[in-house]
Parts: sequence; C-alpha cells; structure tokens
Amino acid sequence: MTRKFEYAPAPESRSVVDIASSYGLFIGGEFVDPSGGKSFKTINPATEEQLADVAEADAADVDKAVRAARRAYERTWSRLSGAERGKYLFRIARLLQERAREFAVLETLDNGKPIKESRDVDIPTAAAHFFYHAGWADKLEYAGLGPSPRALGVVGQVIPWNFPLLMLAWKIAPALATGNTVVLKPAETTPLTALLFADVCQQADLPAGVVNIVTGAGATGQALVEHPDVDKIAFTGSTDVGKSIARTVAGTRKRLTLELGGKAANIIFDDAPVDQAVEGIVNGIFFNQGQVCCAGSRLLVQESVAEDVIHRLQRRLGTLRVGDPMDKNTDVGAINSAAQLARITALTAAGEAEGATRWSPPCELPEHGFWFPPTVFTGVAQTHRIAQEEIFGPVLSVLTFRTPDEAVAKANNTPYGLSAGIWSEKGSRILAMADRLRAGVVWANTFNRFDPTSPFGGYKESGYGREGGRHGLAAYLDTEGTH
Ligand code: TAP
Repeated sequence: MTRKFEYAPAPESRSVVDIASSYGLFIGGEFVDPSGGKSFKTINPATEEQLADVAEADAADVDKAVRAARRAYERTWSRLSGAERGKYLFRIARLLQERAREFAVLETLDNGKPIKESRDVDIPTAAAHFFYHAGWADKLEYAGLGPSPRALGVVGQVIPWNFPLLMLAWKIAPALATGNTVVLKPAETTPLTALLFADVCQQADLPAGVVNIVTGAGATGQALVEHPDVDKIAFTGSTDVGKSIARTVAGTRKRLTLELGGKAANIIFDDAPVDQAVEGIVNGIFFNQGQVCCAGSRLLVQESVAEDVIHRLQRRLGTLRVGDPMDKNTDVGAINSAAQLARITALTAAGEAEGATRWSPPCELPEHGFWFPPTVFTGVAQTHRIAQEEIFGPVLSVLTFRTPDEAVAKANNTPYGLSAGIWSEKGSRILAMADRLRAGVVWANTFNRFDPTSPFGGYKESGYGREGGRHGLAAYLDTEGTH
C-alpha cells in the first residue's frame, strides 16, 4: 500500500512522492525482510504522524550485508576500472538530480527541515558530491596520495539524522569512487531517503552488493562496528558514541574516521558589514533548526558593536517564519525528534538557571509535532553549559570580546574544534585569526557553505579524518600498502 504526499501549492508545479507502508533491508541489490522480523516506525516530526514501518536489522542481517559487500568487492567492484566505477557514480548523480523533488519532499517529511532547505541545499549538494567523486574515480593516481593507492575493501558507515541524504552522499560517494563497497546504517529517525537511494542504486544498475543499507537503531550500528570483516568504519554523530566506537575499533585492523560534534564561534568584529553579518548569524544557527554539527552556536561579538548587532539580530528574528516544513516560505521547521527536543529544552533551562538572559521573538508554534522557537541567550559566561555543550537546536549563546586575542581565547575554549566564522573587512585580520583558531573549517564573511571540493572535519573532540576534496579520498585508500 502506498500513500501520496503532495508538495507545492501550484498544481502545475506539484510533485508527489510515494511512501510504502513498510520497507525491508537493502542487501545484495534487493529489498529483503529482516531475519528477526522486527520493525520500527518512522514519523513526520512536524505532525507526529507515522510515515512508514521500517525493518530493524539485527547482527545476523548486518552479517548478511557485510558478506554481500565482500562478495561484491571481490567479484565485481574491485575488478572494474576507475572509469567504469565513475560511470556508475555519474549515473547516480544524474538520477539524484532527476528525482530531486521526490527526495526533497521525502527528506522534509522524515526530518522536519524546511522544504526550501532540502530543495536548495541537501539534495543538490548530495548530487554534487556524486558528480565530484565520479570525476576522481579514474584519476586517483593523480590525487597526490601515492602512485597506486588501493581500496580498503568493505566499509561500514553510520550516519546521523540531521542531513540524512547529504551525510549518505558524503560517505558513499568517496567510498565507491575509491573502489570500496559499503554497508550503511542511517539514523533510526530518518531512514527514508537512504531507502529511496537504494531504489536509485537499482535504477542505476549498480552491481548487487556494492551498496547495502541496514536500517535500525544504535544496536544495528554497533553490530556493524563490531563485525570482524569490515575494513573501515566511517562515523558521523555524537562525540559520546564516537568515543565508544573508537574504543571498540582499537586494536583491530579496522581504519576509523570520526565526524563528531561542534560548538562553533561566529566572530563579529567592529568593522564587519553589519547587515551581512546578521544574515550570517541567522544562517549560522537557524539553518536546519541549528541541528548542524558546524552550527554557529556561539556568537562572539566585539563589545563596541554588540548592542547594535543584537538589536538588529532580534529585529531580523522577528521576521523568521516558523512552522509547516512543507511550506516553501518556512524558515524554521520542526525539531527532528521528541528526544532531541527534550535535550534542547533541558540545556536551555540550564542556561536560565545559570543566569543567562533568554529571548525569543513572538511566534506561534504548531500544536502537534516537535517545535522550539528561535532563541537567543545574552549575558552568557564561558563556563555556562550553553557556552560549552552542543545544544543542536535553534539556540544562540552570545558572548562579547574586546581584542582579537580575547576572541581567539574564547573561540578555542571548548572541547570541540569543528568550525568557526570570522566577519571583518580586513583580509589581514581574517588570515591571522584563521591561523589561530583551532577549527577544521573557518568561514570568512559567510557561514555554513559546503562544497564537495573542500575538505571538512574537526580538531580535538570534533573527530579526525576529512570528508570532501582530495583529502577525503585518503580516508578510503590504502596509500602506504599496509592494509
Ligand atoms: P548519535 O546518537 O551519535 O547517532 C549517530 C548514528 O550512530 C545513528 O545512526 C545512531 O543510531 C548510531 N548509533 C547510536 N549508538 C551507536 C553505537 N553504540 N554504535 C554504533 N552506532 C550507534 O548522534 P545523533 O543524535 O544521531 O546526531 C547528533 C550528533 O551528531 C550531534 O552531536 C552532532 O554534532 C553530530 N553530527 C556531527 C556531524 C559532523 S560532520 N561532525 C554531522 C552531523 C551530526 P540511532 O539513529 O538509532 O541512534
């Protein structure tokens, strides 16, 4: 049985996505039932309505998927030339483009993010990752990673719910381009676009077993991490789970890359173009409801302009439209799950209890679903939990500074080191600051820009390894002949 969900008010621009009432696991090129017969519900977080029943993979299913990936690696994928692998990646990229509206609607229904973000950012950037990596597939010996870099074999990949298809693309595109086969576990709350991607793999005639999708909760991810025949684990998610995976993998032959949390500083100097900076602050923290590992969740603003910047920011926040993610005018959509909403609520309560001042623009939140208003905390001290811990929600903590030295010290004063933003008219100041910030990505006079050519990844507790660009290829290759 399938139900139809409609998107876009104008009949001529209507696009429709079919959602099956239940989904199996994608193993060896086909959808199969889970061995334990178990399933879980995925819901629309904006309405709490059930979208579908999804198979829950146990250790036996994960084993089956790893075997399928191993077979595909040995019999097919490792025997193809780079140019032939590239053709499949190009085909997948084109199919993602052709089916972009279907993917965008499904992503928004399953995740709660505004349709204009899935449509303009998530899906096009996912397709761009496949195009970019398709281009590398037959040029790996020119990537500066040694004369004949080799694939690692079978890769286990575990991804979070905040950019479901985009995180899948960040993982699968480089793995396939470099000649590996994949078993991927999407997040429990957002499995649907990964399953639609499985359909795209079939449509592209990708050889069976090259991509396998095992849906389930944390235990499914753990079974994948523990499987002895996996050559590499690539994980994106929380720092706590990342640490436990690192412990599990320690002492085994598995390679590991980790993309974990962040607490980015968005630094505004007194010579910054203020209106542009305010837009950058809004995009930095309210894009995807702030559920972004590199979100600009700490605003560091120079004291002499702080009052003006905060005033303009508050005025701008009053114009944000919070509500139905399927409405293309919506700026802030739903929080992905009840659990995430509870975490945001608890941390913001801690912010008030520790003495920071809380502010939100007047906005009516829908009755059903998981919602949190855009929120700004002023009077934040560096020791406050809202200045140290990742909230992963539409919540901005404002701190001030007087000198560049103070800005650097405050920006670097968290356990994380994923990203940062600098707003200033002076190029020399931007370069000097970028040098001193312990962040894997530093944006200048912009924020939350993503491009497949550009490596992304963290320092400190934000993880290790890079995704994207030439550096991202290294994570999937044996460049020293040691594997
Ligand atoms: P996690 O709870 O860490 O979940 C991430 C993925 O790991 C999910 O698929 C999850 O399954 C699975 N998982 C949970 N426990 C596991 C275990 N013991 N072994 C193996 N896999 C396990 O994070 P989340 O709540 O989904 O995502 C939010 C966090 O991810 C934030 O902290 C955010 O900063 C981080 N994040 C980082 C980045 C980058 S690029 N650095 C990007 C996005 C998100 P379930 O879905 O069933 O829990």
